[in-house]
Amino acid sequence: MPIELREIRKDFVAEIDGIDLSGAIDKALSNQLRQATKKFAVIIIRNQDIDYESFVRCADVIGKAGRCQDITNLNEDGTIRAPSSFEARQARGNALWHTDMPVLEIPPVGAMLLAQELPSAGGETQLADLCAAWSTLPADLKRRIENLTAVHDIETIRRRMGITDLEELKSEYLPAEHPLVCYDPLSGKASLLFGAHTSHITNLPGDESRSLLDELLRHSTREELTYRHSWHRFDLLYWNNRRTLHRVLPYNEVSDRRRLWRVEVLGTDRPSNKPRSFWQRLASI
Ligand SMILES: O=C(O)CCC(=O)C(=O)O
Repeated sequence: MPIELREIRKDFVAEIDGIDLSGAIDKALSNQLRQATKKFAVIIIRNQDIDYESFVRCADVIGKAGRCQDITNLNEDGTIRAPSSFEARQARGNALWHTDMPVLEIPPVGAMLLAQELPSAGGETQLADLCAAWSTLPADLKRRIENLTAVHDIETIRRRMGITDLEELKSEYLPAEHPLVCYDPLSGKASLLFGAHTSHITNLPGDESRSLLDELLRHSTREELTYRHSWHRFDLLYWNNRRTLHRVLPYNEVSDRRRLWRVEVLGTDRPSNKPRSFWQRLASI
């Protein structure tokens, strides 16, 4: 049976109704979900009161499930963690506009969250459409940036979060360099690759690099290019990590509980500024 797909934001966000992702996902449903991820960067599927294994299996529909973790302000024993703890300070990086793990040579192509516990107010997830950001840039700016590369670094996001006392974590990941304009492997569209991990644009003087990154962020996160997801329990939210920025909005971390399951979808190719060939596109249908 064809899935019911409601477009919420044109070519960016859709909601799928009337499906149940518990247990095995049959071939027909997998195919339809995969097709949906080629058109939409963000997909919402509500009312998925499913077990953890079924949730992780959803990532295998799009690619291969990668890192699994909880996004939460809770300790393992279920108590609310101290705002000064390392975990709480680290989690605050999610409040900065970012793409997931651009410090890897092959960053994930996507991620999914499934809401388990939610705060009484705030804690929405906001996402920005980087294909629309690229396509609405002025032509002279497009020409200026189309062959640039940028360097992404864990140290950069940690510094922005005010974490300066974690010398021992310094070499966990090496910096990675990627084209600033990349083609999204799922939709085939041109997109931008930058965010809170981006330390600088290669070969530009520091102040020019900073002001270009600030300009791209202002342009990409204008209200009309973003979607704000207000959570309900058991909402499943998927995003394409190669064509979005995202962040969590503030909530009361001291009094309210927030816990979402999270799974990444592994990438298979390095971000590339070459459009995919006809044959590559055909092979992924
Ligand atoms: O907690 C959220 O809403 C966003 C989580 C996030 O930024 C991430 O999983 O990378």
